[in-house]
Amino acid sequence: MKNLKMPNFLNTRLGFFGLLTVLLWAKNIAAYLTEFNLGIESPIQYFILFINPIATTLLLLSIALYVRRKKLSYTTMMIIYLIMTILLFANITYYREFTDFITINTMLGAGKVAEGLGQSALKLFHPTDVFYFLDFVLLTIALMTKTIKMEEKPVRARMALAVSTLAIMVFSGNLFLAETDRTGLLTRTFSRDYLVKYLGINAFTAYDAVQTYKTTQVRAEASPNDMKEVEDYVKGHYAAPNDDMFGIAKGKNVIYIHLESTQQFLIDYKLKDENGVEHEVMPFVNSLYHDKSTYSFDNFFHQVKAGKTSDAETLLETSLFGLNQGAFFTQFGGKNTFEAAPDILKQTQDYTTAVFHGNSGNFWNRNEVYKRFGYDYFFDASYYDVNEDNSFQYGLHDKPFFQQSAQYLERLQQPFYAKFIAVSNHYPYAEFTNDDAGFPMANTPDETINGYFATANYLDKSVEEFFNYLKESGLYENSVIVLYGDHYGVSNGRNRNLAELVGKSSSTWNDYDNAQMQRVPYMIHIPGQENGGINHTYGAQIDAVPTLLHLLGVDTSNYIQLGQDLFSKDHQQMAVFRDGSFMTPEYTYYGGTLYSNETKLPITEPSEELQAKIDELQKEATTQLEMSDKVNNGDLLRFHTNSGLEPIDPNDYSYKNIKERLINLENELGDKSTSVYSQHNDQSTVDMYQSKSYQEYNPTITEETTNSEE
Ligand code: GP9
Ligand code: MN
Repeated sequence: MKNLKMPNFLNTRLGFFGLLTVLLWAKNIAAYLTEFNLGIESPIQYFILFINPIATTLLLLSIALYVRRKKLSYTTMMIIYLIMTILLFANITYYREFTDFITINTMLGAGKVAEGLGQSALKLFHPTDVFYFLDFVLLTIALMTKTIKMEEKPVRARMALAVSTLAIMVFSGNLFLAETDRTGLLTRTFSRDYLVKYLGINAFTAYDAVQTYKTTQVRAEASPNDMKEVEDYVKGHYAAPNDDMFGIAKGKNVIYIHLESTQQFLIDYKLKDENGVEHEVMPFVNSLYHDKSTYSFDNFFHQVKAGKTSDAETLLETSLFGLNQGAFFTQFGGKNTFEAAPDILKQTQDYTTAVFHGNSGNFWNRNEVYKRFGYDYFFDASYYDVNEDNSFQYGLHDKPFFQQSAQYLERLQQPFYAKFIAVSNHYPYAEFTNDDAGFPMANTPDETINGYFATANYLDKSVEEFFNYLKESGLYENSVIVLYGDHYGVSNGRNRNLAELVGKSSSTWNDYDNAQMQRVPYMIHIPGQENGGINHTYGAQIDAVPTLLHLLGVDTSNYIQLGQDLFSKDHQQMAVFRDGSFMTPEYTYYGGTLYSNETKLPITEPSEELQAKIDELQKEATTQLEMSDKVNNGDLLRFHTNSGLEPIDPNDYSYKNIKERLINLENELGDKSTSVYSQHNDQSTVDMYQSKSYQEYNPTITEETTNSEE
């Protein structure tokens, strides 16, 4: 090596620093292109990906530039270089097995991961991995043999500072671009993929370290005494089940259908097209809504903020709130102890529990959270045939999603609790460009609103097809089907443009109207029941768990649930919003203003009596939220040892090879197997599933459009 002539700049400290920066950047890019699947969708995302390793690499390596002594400076630089390489490589190997990135918590429990991997760990290494470390070895030799000479003269402090500042500026630029492309990246923290995709591995790890530190602090301070306080509140707030309703669905399967971004105003809504012809947006869901076997609610509110879908899941399955900032799933969901509905049903009624969702499993950290909710199985995107034509940025479209789910659903042992998370009716409500196009667009200045009705209509059809399958396969009769809207589809900022479409005027639109728009559908369909109907009681997502569990005949008095059974005679009619606003049959308190529901006007000078009443309601709202935050932030349920539930060990759960495992179970159970597949004499029911495009359902429209195009 001695005879090798290195370019002169490599013999300077800055030159060597430059070389290491470029090499690390190249390794990151290589990993992005060959190892990680980050779902890059646009040129701008490619650009962000391309630049995102630069800032943190510059910043960290620049530490060595402040060290004046020659050997120490070079050693520092090489050590930082090695650490960053190891971090990258560790993520690569981890990703090969788990399709996810390493969190600080994973690092702390690394022993467990390695144990779990056992023999297969070796398989995670590829021969080409040598290249990730070869440069380090060669550079070390080059330095030791003086092939690359170490520069005696230290880098001037001003220069070092300039490099660090440059790094920070690049990072700000990177962050700005990232936020522009994905609003709420840091506040909503959708998934680890997103952070890596937009900010790189180093920044992700740093972010995760800060979050982990924060949560560890709060958890360390929490004590069993805090649990006692919550327990007392929950006992006092408990609403006993209604005798007429308790257990009416005992032993039935539960099928949850998550209606993405569906607001109550879409129920019975008809959209006028440009010729004044009315088109019913959700005819099938409407038919369920009015069905005598459905217990429908028209004053049911969502309670989420930034955590949106995931916080709705938290509310609907744990009867606790999500967070006021960020998403509960990503911040605490992977760590906390829960008393979630699937787990309760599994442990007390022997239910099989499963989630179906056509997006990648680590979105919203679901892979981790579901284990702690007690979900036996999670069919994420990897279980579906997802391609460019049948999917969009949030995953598989609803029609193929429900259809492809049948092959797994038919294998579940009954009774089961299965949740289906639809997604097509998701912002930005883009117009279909295939045969599913055809439902009219609304005509407002806001594209988002215009597309909302067509995607909702698509969702409606998907649900109808799924119901048809449930009936054909025989599952229907033996199931309770719950449909719920997770949150608004049209945000408050857009509501003025929606005003005319809902029979209001945009000029008088105010926060009172915004508050009313937070209603979402909640329907419990119980085939065989005849005394359903539209219930006007005021309630919210937090009430779903006790309501459902009581219908299934489960006593909830031992669990920590903040909601109340909607059918209970003690049910307090109130919906608390995540920001402390609230809604009752008489009053709307929203955006800091109190309104009378009767006059729809602000109450500016409340009587003393009314003020006292409002103060009380406000106190109730804040207490509910405080109790929830206490439990969630402090992970208090770990202290709740008298629930009767066995603690969950997430390591007992795996979401791999589910179908094989279900088939093995069927075989093991033999005659005792209760899956639909077994009930059909080991014949699959997937052929019973019928799915068609909008154009196929509306052939005349197709003709008209083709004619008019000619
Ligand atoms: C994606 C989905 C969307 O998996 O559930 O979440 P959202 O953006 O509605 O919170
Ligand atoms: Mn959602």
